Formats: sequence, C-alpha cells, structure tokens
Amino acid sequence: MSLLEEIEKTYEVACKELESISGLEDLEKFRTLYLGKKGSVQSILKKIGSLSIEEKKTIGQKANTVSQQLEELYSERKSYIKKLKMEEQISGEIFDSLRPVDISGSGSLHPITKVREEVEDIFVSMGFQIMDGPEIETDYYNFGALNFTEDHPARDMQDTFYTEDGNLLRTHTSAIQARALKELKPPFRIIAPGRVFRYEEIDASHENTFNQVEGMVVGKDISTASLIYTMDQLLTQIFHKKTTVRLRPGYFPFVEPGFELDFQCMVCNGKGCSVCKQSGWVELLPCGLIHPNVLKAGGLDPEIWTGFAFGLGLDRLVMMRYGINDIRYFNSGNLRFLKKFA
Ligand code: FA5
Repeated sequence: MSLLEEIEKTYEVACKELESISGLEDLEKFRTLYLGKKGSVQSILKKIGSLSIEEKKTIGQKANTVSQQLEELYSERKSYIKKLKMEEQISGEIFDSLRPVDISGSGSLHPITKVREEVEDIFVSMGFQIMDGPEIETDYYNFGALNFTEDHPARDMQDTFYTEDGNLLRTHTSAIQARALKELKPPFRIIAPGRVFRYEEIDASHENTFNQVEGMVVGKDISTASLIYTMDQLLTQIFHKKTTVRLRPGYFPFVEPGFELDFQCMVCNGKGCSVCKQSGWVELLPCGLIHPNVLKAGGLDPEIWTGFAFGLGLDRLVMMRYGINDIRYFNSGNLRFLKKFA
C-alpha cells in the first residue's frame, strides 16, 4: 500500500470508529491510537521525511489535512458526548408531571374544607341549593342592599380592605343575599359558603381571612320556629348528638328580629367550663328574620314573602368540632397541624 493509500485508509477507518464511540473513555483510547505521540497519524508524518521533495509537497499536505480533520472530528465528538451526558443528567432531575404519584405522602383536605363539605351535604339533604358569590364585592351588595345606610354605625364593626376602584373584600357572606334575591324566584333555600375578610386585630379567635356559611330561606309563613328547627338539625348532624340551642337578641340592620344562636356546651353539657367561659353556652351564629327593606331591595313584597337568614362562622365551628384552641393554625400552612386531619 502506498503512503497516500495508507493515509486515506487511516482516515476512513478512524472516521468510522469515531462515529461508533459514545463514551469518553473510548474516545480517549481513540485519541491515543490515532492522534497520540505514538499514534497512526504521527507514524505517517514520520514516514514523510523519507519522501522526495515533490512527494513531500503533495503527500505531506494530504497528511497534514487528514491530521487536522481528525483533530477537529475528535473535538466535535467530545463535545457531543459531553452534551449527551449533560442532557441525560438533567432529564433525570426534571419534574415529570406525568409520573404516577405516591399518594401516601401527598396532601389532604383542610379541616375547614372537610367540615364545609359536611355542612353542604346536610343542607342539600334539607333541600337547600349552594350558591357562590365574588370575594371582591361592591359596596351595594356588601352593605347598601343589606340596609346599612351610608353612615350606618354598624359598618364600623366590619371594616375591610378596599380596592382602588371603590370595591371591597366582602366582610361577610351576607353579601350573597341580594344576589340570591335578584337571581332566584321565591320560594328558595340557599347556603353560600365562602371566604370573607376583615381589617381585624388577630388573636386566638379572630382572623382577617376566615370562612362563613350564609343561609337564606325565602317563602311564605317562614318563622323563627323554622330557623330554630333548621339550626337544630345542622348541629345534631355535625356533632352526631342531640344539641340544645337558645336564642338571644342580636342586632344586624338586615334582620328583624335579630338573634345570636347559642348551643349548649358539649364539653361540660351545660354545667360550665373553660370552653364556654363557665356560662354553659357557646355562641355559634347570628341570625334572624329577613328585614322587610332587604326583601324590598330584592323586588319582593314583604307583605307576601318572609324569610330567615343566618351567618355561620365556619372556622369557629371547626375549632369546636376538633378541639382546636387557636384559629391562626388554619391559615398558617403548618404541615404538622394539617397532617393531623389527613
Ligand atoms: C355577620 O357577619 C353577619 N353577616 C351574620 C348574619 C347573617 C346575621 C345573616 C344575620 C343574618 P358576625 O360579624 O357576627 O355577623 O359574624 C358571623 C360569625 O363569623 C361570627 O359568629 C363568628 O363565628 C365569625 N367571625 C366573625 N368575625 C370573625 C373573625 N374575625 N375571625 C373568625 N371568625 C369570625
């Protein structure tokens, strides 16, 4: 074989070999074999020294070109292999959204959600429908339609956060009342669970973001007796035992008469303890018969239509249910707390 043929053959074999190399170790062996001090290319270059001047020119040039090309191909292959390795490594670290999840260590329902769902089931079984309303409300739905006049002192009890365009974060789920009156044809029964917001000093029983369940029944001949019966049903089913309730007078501009509904303390059966502050009763929710002005604002004749409404403080109900002594756990994101309800 002439030297020229040897050069061409070496180049051809080296190229083929290089293409099949996929690891850096093999690539290093290739480098030693072809491009190293004792490699094939060097041995060819050494042979050029014994050629004639004419041959040195042509064959020497060819040998140099092949040597350069092999160096380049070797570098390209090295970069390619490194890139592949890097991609392999990264793809192992990437979050795979399609990978099946091990649910034993995953999240669970928040205790508020659990009890809210139970409350919903209880009311649905009594023929109520569930309504939803916006958390950012107009002044009209949160206050105006509920008989809070512009400078009504009861507005001070529910200070809140205002948006620049004059809307507000609703302070109570009662904001749904006028929406229900507008959207539904009486008679109807609704509950509206949801988040509410107040500019509040936070402590063990007060949050600035908490949950209520509004209830509203509109029909003919709805009385306080209907209200007490409904609340009695709710409590008996939530606490899985017969409860005793009582009504005290309470003031809200959108009910007349208005009440605070208490239930007999379940910790001490009404004898008095630290939970009920020795009174034997625990305050659960404000309620009352819908004020005629609210019915009128909703386009109903208060001579024909009557109704009751209530606003259940869900967080406090959940605290009672599970014996939780600080409302701040609910929004804390504390996993140790949340895992107790998993
Ligand atoms: C109201 O919000 C009235 N809209 C309820 C109502 C509805 C009255 C229908 C009549 C007819 P009040 O501000 O008392 O009322 O709140 C109702 C319940 O929400 C309270 O009994 C309490 O359980 C809960 N609550 C009130 N403020 C907070 C707070 N800062 N943190 C946690 N729970 C609260």
